[in-house]
Amino acid sequence: GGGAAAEPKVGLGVVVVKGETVLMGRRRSSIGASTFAVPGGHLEFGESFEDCAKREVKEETGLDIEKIEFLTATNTVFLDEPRPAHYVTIFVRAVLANPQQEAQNLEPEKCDGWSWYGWNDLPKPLFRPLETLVESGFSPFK
Ligand code: 8DG
Ligand code: MG
Ligand code: MG
Repeated sequence: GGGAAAEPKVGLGVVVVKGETVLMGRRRSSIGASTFAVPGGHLEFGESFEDCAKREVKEETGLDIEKIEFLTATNTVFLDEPRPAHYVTIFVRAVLANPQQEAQNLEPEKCDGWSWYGWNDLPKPLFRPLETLVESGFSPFK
């Protein structure tokens, strides 16, 4: 850390859908701290969107996902954060491989915990890229 965020980075957010609900947790990470976001992280060198989605969801929640589909991308410049950053974020949708499986908070230093929320009853405040998506009228259920 400490250096200037000179280049945009690629993030990937996974909208995990169960019935009419999606999985969200309150962030503890420096960017978007205390806002609600979906599981996800940085695309690693050589990785497909699908592999990144599976890996991040497994690392952060212990859940296994399937039927991964590209949704959309956002372009967000975070100038009002402790460290300015610019993210292009790929959003994908997925469902649980086993709907009985429970989400675990496996990175408690990065998230307060995971819960399921209706798209019309999302927790607030949302992480800015998600807020932009929701305000644009986007829905993973359409
Ligand atoms: P990693 O080290 O596990 O790769 O990264 P992470 O610690 O899990 O990173 P992250 O902050 O969860 O995700 C990387 C970036 O992706 C984040 O800083 C900004 C961007 N991003 C969005 N929207 C969302 C979102 O809804 N969820 C997540 N997790 N990241 C998002 O722009
Ligand atoms: Mg993450
Ligand atoms: Mg991660």
